[in-house]
Amino acid sequence: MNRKRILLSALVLAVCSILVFGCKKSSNNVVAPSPTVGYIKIAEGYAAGAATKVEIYAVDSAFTGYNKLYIALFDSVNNTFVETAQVTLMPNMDMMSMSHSAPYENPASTSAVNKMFPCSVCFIMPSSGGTWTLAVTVQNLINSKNGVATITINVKDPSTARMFSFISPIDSGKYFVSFIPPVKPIVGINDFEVVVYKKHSMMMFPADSSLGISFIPTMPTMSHSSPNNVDPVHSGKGHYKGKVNFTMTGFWRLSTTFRSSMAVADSAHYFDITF
Ligand SMILES: [Cu+2]
Repeated sequence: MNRKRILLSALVLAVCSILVFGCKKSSNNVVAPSPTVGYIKIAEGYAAGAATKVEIYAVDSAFTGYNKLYIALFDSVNNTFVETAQVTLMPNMDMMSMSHSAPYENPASTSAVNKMFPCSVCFIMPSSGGTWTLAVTVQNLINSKNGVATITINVKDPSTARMFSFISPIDSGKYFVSFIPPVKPIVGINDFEVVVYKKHSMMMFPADSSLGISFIPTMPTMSHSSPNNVDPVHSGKGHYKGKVNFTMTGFWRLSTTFRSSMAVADSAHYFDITF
């Protein structure tokens, strides 16, 4: 009887300590949200030589225009994030009779930002015209191995155009202009950002900083504009940043004019935004 009591007390003590220990552990180890929360995985592949899995994330599925991408690398042995790596991109579209590349921005650093490598590709046409692949070269600085993952990306035209191209009558150059809409448009002053690339060859589309940009926002269905807009100026790597004043919600059209040393290079295009 006494022996049973001692055993029972020991058992109760053990259960209690497990409960307390368990409680303590869960309250101390607050699980951080996964860095991929809020993004969708648009494609994945495997950089064999680097023993690294490559996953490509974005806030939306891939579309014709400037796509901000986030590359997550995983060590294929222990499945942990690889946060130190040299990552370089090479987009390619196979159109049967020919192939071409697209403008892109490699990750700026060999250190991941919140476990992922931010970069971008400006897909200049949808996958209906051919097959897009993104070659992601990984120099894994943790295991010192190199490899390439060649990943197929499905690119669709967005419901509202986010990119246009024009051929400048001044230098006969072909320019690709992408709109980076404000993440959350508001009534009032918003950032207005476009990115400009100039085609040098089928494989080279460097950033362009040579243009002067002006624009007029209007509400086409209401025949009015807005005051206090700021024309975008070049801020680096082909990105031009200005301000647009949306004085009310609804359908806005941003009509753009591009100048090359004062002469008009294009004034036929616009970007639409509805919020
Ligand atoms: Cu193409």
